[in-house]
Amino acid sequence: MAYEPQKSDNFTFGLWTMGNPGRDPFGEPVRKGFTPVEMVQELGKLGAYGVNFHDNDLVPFGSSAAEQDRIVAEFKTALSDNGMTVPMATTNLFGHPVFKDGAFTSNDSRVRAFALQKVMRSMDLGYDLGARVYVFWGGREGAEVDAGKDAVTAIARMRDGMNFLCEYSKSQGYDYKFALEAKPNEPRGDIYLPTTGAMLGFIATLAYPEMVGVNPEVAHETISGLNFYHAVAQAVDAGKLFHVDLNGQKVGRFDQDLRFGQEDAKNAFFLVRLLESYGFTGMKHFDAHALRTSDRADVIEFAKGCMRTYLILKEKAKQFDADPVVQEILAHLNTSGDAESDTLLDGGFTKEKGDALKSRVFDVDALTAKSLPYEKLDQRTFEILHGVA
Ligand code: GCO
Ligand code: MN
Ligand code: MN
Repeated sequence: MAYEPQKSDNFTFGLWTMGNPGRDPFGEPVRKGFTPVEMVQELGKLGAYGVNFHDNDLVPFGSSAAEQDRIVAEFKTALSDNGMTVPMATTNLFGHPVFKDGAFTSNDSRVRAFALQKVMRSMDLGYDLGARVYVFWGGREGAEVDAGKDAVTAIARMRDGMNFLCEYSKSQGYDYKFALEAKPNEPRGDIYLPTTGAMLGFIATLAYPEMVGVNPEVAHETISGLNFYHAVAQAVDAGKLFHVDLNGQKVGRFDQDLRFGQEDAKNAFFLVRLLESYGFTGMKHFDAHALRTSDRADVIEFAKGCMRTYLILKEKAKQFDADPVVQEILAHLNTSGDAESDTLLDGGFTKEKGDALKSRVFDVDALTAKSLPYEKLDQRTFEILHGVA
């Protein structure tokens, strides 16, 4: 059947996504969330590749070693019975009250040390279950009152934490890749390193930058009104797109975590086209949850919808690239220029080229007069996306 997810699509969900019982800051849970084992069963049937988890999604905070062993054994059985894997793991460094003023960036060295201990243990658990990507989302690494925390110190503490954990990973012989996930706010008033671009700048300052990349999320750039497609493009250019969190979000709202493609289908389309055309081989992780109005049957529809939308947009990207009208416009837009300019620009600066360029005479009016039929192109894009073309 068309748009049926395959293992090769690398679609994953977090245990916290379908596990979400529909609680929000204003109201109690409205449904029974899917348990880890139920999620593995349901998603296995739907054709997903795997599930990801925070340590405490699987093993509740404060569990004994014996309880952890029992839970992990049951979970491993469910994974193998349902042909599912765990490609990514992460740590909950935001839920417990001890992290109310940050984990790696807490002013209290005991809290920072406890956070590192929690991550090391969680890395062990994730690795044992097969995870090779480890995500860091610092939900509480921020502030409402800048008077209370020095932001330069906070970034330095974040760096110390990441360097420590890179060393830990190496010392254990783990081949983890770390993926840093930026978010501008929520739950903190402001979260440090708020964008994917900020994370990329930070990574360059780490002791082992080659181990560390990013996990951009649709909702996180979109909350601030930024263009997510551009954010991912920068990560691709840097060779740092290790993982991606797909969902839907309206600009300027609270963190909605909507079904992938629910809002701004055009941006989702250019995102999918980017991932496909640049051969992204990582996990496409749906970090979303069903609406609070959904019952359990509708949660399944939500999960199916995320994957189906991706596959529809993938097909639309093929149609777009093969479309004769699009091709003609793109050829017009991209094939201008002349041999003299190409020679000057290719291969970078030389003294001779610099001299030649400085004395060159340009016909600026002719350059300005070139037509740019973006109206036509964007309308054609709209029609392709809406099944009219
Ligand atoms: C959010 C974040 C989280 C992270 C998760 C994995 O806005 O709550 O997106 O869902 O992705 O903690 O690190
Ligand atoms: Mn999010
Ligand atoms: Mn996320």
